[in-house]
Amino acid sequence: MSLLALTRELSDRIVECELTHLAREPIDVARARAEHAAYEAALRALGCDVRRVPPAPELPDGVFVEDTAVVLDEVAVLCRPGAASRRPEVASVAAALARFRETAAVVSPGTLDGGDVLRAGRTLFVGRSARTNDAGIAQLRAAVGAYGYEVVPVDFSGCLHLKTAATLAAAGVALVNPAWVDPAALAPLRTVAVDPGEPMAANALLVGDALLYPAEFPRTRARLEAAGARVVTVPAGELAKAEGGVTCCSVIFRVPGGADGARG
Ligand code: CIR
Repeated sequence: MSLLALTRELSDRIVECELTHLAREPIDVARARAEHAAYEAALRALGCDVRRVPPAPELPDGVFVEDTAVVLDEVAVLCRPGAASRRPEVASVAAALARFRETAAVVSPGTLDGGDVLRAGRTLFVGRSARTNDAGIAQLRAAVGAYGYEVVPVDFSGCLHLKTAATLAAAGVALVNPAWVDPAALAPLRTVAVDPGEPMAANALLVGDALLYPAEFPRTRARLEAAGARVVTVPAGELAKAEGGVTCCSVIFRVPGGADGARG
């Protein structure tokens, strides 16, 4: 088994991205692109085969591919993003995924953003958010239930996606901002809290046994390392102005024998 990571080139139009909880700040596109390149390099260094889906220069948020699909070993669920501007992002990711997985799709009136889906083993914690509604959650449950996955809705507040508030930091352990999500809602996961001075620090990307993590949150990083995590940092401050974190910029899934392990 190896890991394949889908990414997409950053669009110049990222300056027109959707924003929900942040005020618009100028984004240095060259710097954001450099961060994205460093991110892809870090994924490669962690053993991922990084494949870019076709560029979509007309789609401001297209770099945040995580929101377009939830990929499990058995099935890929194509999302219907809550922001209408983001729905055209899905087709190109769907085409890439069809080589590797059976697919199911969330349809109207359902909405689901991949950023709201936190997978821990066979449990999918799904944030109810401005982007993900109950119909979308029900459709996700219908698509994955047959494979033994339990879908657990989670309420949260104060940020865009559930995974802005909580991500998996290690098997059985979530990194959380308890001001935004009640750690008890993620039971039986144990939790590590972000440093209170770093509210945006709960978004980490577990790749194998390493934690890809923004360089901007040293105090939370120290907490993670004290808890035993192997942290690999990448600069992510410019992409953060678009309300994106490290999970957002890839869709990672297991492939037998690498990218050539496509379905027959
Ligand atoms: C949006 O608002 O949709 C984008 N500007 C940011 C999406 C970040 N994605 C994620 O957290 N999974």
